[in-house]
Amino acid sequence: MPDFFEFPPTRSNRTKWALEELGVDYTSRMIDLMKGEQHSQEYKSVHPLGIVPVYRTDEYTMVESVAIVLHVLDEHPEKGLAPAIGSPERGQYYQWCVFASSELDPALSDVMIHSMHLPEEKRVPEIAQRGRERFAARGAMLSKALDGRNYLLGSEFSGADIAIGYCCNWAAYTGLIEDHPTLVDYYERLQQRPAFQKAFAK
Ligand SMILES: N[C@@H](CCC(=O)N[C@@H](CS)C(=O)NCC(=O)O)C(=O)O
Repeated sequence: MPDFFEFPPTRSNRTKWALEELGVDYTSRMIDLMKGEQHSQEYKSVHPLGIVPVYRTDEYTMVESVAIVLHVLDEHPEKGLAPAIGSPERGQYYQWCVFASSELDPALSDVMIHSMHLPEEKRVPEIAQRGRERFAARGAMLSKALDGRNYLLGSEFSGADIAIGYCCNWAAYTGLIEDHPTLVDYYERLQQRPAFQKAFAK
């Protein structure tokens, strides 16, 4: 059975949601980031950067939450959560998955770290503000893409909604989603999914 190194509700939840959608059995290995377990030599031998998630099977070990989502969905084509390779939909699917980790995650992280997590004296308000502005522009772009459709690729839920949906959860936590009513509706829809509820259960 694969090992899944996680610490809810961090980016490991993005991967966990995909595993729950697929119904894959895995052994949860909690790495308590609050206690600093990510810095142990033992965990650094699993992920040299000391971050979660890591997904380890008998055949391979993978890091990067979005990359793991893409890969595990491809391992289960029968679930229909990833469009066919080479199709126009696959292009859109890659686009939104990469957009999640390269455009949305950094903006959200800057806001969270510099307005919520760091002790006040260590926060840099300009970094938080820049993150807010970057999220606002990207949220507007996403809202336009979702206008008139239930999911990013149209009427069918896909892995792109997992990658981006995790950012919606993060945007809700940081209070950034409220300025984007289309994203609020979309996130409501995603939260109805049993796999989302399992992944994000307290
Ligand atoms: N790009 C990576 C980022 C992973 C990452 O930064 N994880 C954070 C939690 S969201 C972490 O483990 N941080 C531990 C630390 O900074 O000590 C991914 O998407 O998997």
